[in-house]
Order: sequence, then structure tokens, then C-alpha cells
Amino acid sequence: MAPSVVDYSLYLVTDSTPAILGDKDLVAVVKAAVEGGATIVQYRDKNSDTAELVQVAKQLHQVTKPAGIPLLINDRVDVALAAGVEGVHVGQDDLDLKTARNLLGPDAIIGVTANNLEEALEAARDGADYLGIGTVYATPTKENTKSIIGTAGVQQILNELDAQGHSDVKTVAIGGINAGNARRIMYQCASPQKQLDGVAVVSAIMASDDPNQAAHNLQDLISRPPPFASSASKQQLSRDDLIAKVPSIIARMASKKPLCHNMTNLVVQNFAANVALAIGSSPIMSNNGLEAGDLAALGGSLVVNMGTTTPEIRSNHLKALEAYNAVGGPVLLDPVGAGATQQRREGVKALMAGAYFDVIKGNEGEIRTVAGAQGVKQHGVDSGASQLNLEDRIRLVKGMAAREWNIVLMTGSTDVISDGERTLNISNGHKYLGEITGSGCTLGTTIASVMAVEREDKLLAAVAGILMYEIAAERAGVREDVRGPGTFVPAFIDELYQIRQESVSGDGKWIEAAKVEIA
Ligand code: 3NM
Repeated sequence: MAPSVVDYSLYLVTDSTPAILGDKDLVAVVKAAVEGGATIVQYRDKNSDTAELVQVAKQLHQVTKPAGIPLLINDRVDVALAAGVEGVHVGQDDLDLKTARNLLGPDAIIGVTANNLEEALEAARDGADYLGIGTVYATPTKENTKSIIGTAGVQQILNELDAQGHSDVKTVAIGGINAGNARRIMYQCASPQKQLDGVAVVSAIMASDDPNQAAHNLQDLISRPPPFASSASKQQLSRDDLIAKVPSIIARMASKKPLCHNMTNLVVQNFAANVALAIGSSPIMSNNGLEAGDLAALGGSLVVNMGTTTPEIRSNHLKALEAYNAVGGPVLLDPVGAGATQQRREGVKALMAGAYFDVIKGNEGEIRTVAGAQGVKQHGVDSGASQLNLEDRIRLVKGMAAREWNIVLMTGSTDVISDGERTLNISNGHKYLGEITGSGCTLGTTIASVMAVEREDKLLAAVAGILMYEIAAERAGVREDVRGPGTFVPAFIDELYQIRQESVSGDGKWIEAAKVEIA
């Protein structure tokens, strides 16, 4: 008889292969995991004979039953019946759900693997108690999985389950989930209407030397929102109320001098450091992932810029991202040239799978690549001619921000920025920004600097950074001493500095030049 309310939060799937279990005892590992906080167990063994499966299932049941948690058997309804356990989990190639239900009865817990929307909807319609949705991330534990769907794929399935009246089917995500990503996965998979009920793991517990501690740690991680989660509601401010807040935020940044850690490309390191100094933040240009933990502890923000990237740089980025995500330090991704080469497309995927970004900032081609658009052709790092009208740009940016639970900024002659609910168009800037190198990259530095001090409303922080940056460019561009891009650069640095000084002294008139519209 199944427990009436099942807790799916930490779903342990067993594995008896030496590569994962090692020389540990399966039943002892499951016992330790249950004591540590696993809330449901699936016995999954693709190799043993039926008699052994039944025998082990009975031993496992002696662990799970007194703990009041369900034991399910992977694939084998006969084994579940013989051992008298609470249910089964069936994959798409296993016995079908309806037959399993007929054999096991209405009280059995039956879960189904769903790799895509069709499979999820069919299983929900046919009365699955829960869905194991994946594969979220590639995993050596199961290499013959269908496709890697990421958090965005899980979210889309949750969205549609709710939209089609299946909000009561329980859901866990599976594939590549571990202590490093479980919390972020719970956060980013959620759709506004339907959340995951838990995460399913194999190796994160079964391969651990201390399964009790591993389960305890995972349970602790998923029971709280991640440190980078937005706590503030997305305040619907009027356009005027929003921009009126900007000068004081800039003043706050200049007085706090937050650390702005730039992991940026070879071309713009010096320029980015000078921009940071001019606006009033404190730059450090470290590309060494091993020192990111120390830097993240200092309370600043991180820019991850993919220009001049290499596999080694990517691994440094991932180390640094782990450190900043762990403490909730704001992180901005600048996916420079994301669609230009296979290396960079893979790099974007690896970074998106490995970390949470508070802001993703890029030109149209870059944002389309990050959003997963197919067939985006980018020549070099420039955006190239726009393929989308403003309405499509707004739809893309807003949809991606809602999907990632973050801020997305698509730069262009009109910038489009959204947090998934609030979307703004900003049309400040000067044509010389397009004639110098690093103007996009150092906009990233500026936004990240502001985010380090304005953490409640990330959209407002980003808008403040954009306006400071683009209005400074406008002021520099019209100066008499500026005769082209060469003289523009120092004048631009001066105007950034000037806007900072005006803001600090309480003079916020510069914001009157803002060209902002609520989209
Ligand atoms: N099913 P780990 S992925 C058992 O995608 C299983 O349906 C998957 O192992 C699916 O937690 C998977 O070690 C293995 O990554 C998950």
C-alpha cells in the first residue's frame, strides 16, 4: 500500500554497476541515503536475474518501509508484485503504463520517463502518478538517453502540463543532477504555474563515499531557494519612477566602490578596467578560476565574457561561476560571438548548463544563439544586419528572461531588456560606440558594477548601468574636442567619470536625457 502523500523531493535511483556503486553494499548505501534524506527510492538494475532482483528488492523494502518511504522497481512489474513494493517506474520502451496499472492496481505508484512534451502529456493523460523528466544534462550514468533537454526543456514540459490541465501530476527532473546544480535546476526548471516536485539522482548519491552525507546535503540544497534567486517582486514602476531612481543608484555604487571581477577577452582588458574605475567600481581582471572563490567572498560581481575564449578559459569560467553562484554574487554573461564558431556555440551550451547568470547581454545574433535559435549565422563578433523587427526582438528577449529567471539584454540601436515580466526599450547611445573596440564588453562591466550594489531589483540595476553608459557616450560624442573614434574614447571615459561625480553630488539631471520606453 502506497503512502498517501508521497514526498518526491529527493528521489534516489539505484545503480549496482561497479563504475558507480564501487565495492560498496547496495542495501547499505540505500539505508544510509534514506537516513540522510532520500524520500523515495527506485531500485534500478538492468543486469541481475529475476530471482536476485526479487531478493534485493525485498531487502531494500526492509529499509524503506520502516522509514515510511516508497520503493519502486524500474521496469519490472513482476518483481514489484513479487516483492510487494509500492510501485514501478517505466521507461518509454518498457511495459506500457495502462497495463502496468491494470496489473498493480489503483494504489500503486507508477512513474514514467518523459523526454519530450508528447511523452509527458501522454503519460499524464494515462494516469501516471509522476514523471521523470530528462535527460536534463548529459550523464555518464546513462549514455543511451534520447536528448539533452536542459532546464529550458523541463520548464517547457511543466508549462504545458499545467496549460493542458495536468497540474496535479508530480514531476522530478533527472540526468546529471548533483550537489553543484540541484538548487539551480529546481529554480530554473520551474514555470510560473508549475514547479518540480524534486530531483532524481543516481551517481550523486550512489557513487558517493558517504551516501548519508550526500543525501543530507542534497536535501538541504533543494529545500531552500538559491542565493541568486530574486527575492523582490518585480515592481511595476512607471517609466518616470524607474529612471528617477537611477542617479542615486549610481551614487551608491560610487560610494561603495564594489569589486567588479572581469573575466574578459584579451582585447578589452585594459579598457574595461578603465571604464570600471571611471564609473566608480573597483576592477580586477583575473582569469584564474582558482582564485575566484576568494574574490567572490568580497561581495562584488562577475563578468564572464566569451571573447577570445579557449577550452582552458571556459574551465576557468565554470570554476568562477560556481564560486559566485554559491554566494549569490551577481554574474553577467557576455556571449561574444556566440554564433560565430562551433567552439563558441558549444561554449555557450556548457556555460548555460553549468551556471546561473543574473544577466545575459548580447547583440541580436548572440542572444538568438543563446536562446537556442537554429541556423544563426554570425560572421565574426559583430551582430551583422538585424533579422528581427522590434516586436520579435521584444518577444525573444522577454521569453528568454522568463525561461531563465533572469535579465536578458539585447543591444542594438534600440536596446531591449526584460526580466520576463517588465520589458523596456532604451535608445540612448552614440554612433562612435560602434566605431571603437570593446564598447559592448565594457557595457557589461558597467552593468555588473551596478548589480553589485543594487541586488534587489536586477532589472533596475541593469537599466541604471545602460543609461549611465549610453548617456555618457552621447555627451562625449557631441563634445567639440571629439573629432572621431580616437578622441571619443578618452572623452567617453571623462563623461562616465563626470556622470558619476554629478550623481554623487546629488545632481541627477543627466538622467533627463534617458530615452526609455516601457515595451
Ligand atoms: N534516466 P545521474 S538519465 C536513470 O534521462 C536515468 O531518463 C535518465 O544518472 C533519463 O544522476 C538517468 O548519475 C541517469 O546523472 C541519471
